Amino acid sequence: MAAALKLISHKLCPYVQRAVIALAEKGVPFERIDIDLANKPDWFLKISPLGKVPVLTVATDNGEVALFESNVICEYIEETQSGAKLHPQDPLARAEHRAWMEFGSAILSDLWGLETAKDAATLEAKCQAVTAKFARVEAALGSGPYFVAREEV
Ligand SMILES: N[C@@H](CCC(=O)N[C@@H](CS)C(=O)NCC(=O)O)C(=O)O
Repeated sequence: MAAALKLISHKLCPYVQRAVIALAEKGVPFERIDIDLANKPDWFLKISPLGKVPVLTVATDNGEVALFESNVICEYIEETQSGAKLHPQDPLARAEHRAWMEFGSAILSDLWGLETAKDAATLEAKCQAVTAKFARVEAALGSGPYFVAREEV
């Protein structure tokens, strides 16, 4: 039988890892399909409007639905799957979580700029941007190590 959830992935993509971590934390079975982003298959381009991974396909009575954008996929997993809750129950704390998820996306974008910098000035600028963003994360974490203690979730 085909898997109810398929995660279209790339082995190096950190956005894919978000979805994988959410699925793994909740113990949800899924099929992972890694594609070559340098040679995107036609079937992938049909279901991925932005041409990016991850895409989560969900089997329904009316066929497969394809979800794109890692944060959206994580929210869907949180809302539909049993297992450990990853968001806090309090709406304000949950909204804060979502805001930091967006901030995480900005960090990943800066990291990509850092890894692919073609000159020293760009490298230095991206280095400073990443350092500043991690300082914000550390400040928000306080004594940490998590944004929310397990018993508060
Ligand atoms: N905002 C997207 C970013 C996903 C993303 O940038 N994925 C990269 C791989 S890590 C990708 O598929 N790049 C292919 C391309 O841009 O052509 C998300 O959170 O899912």
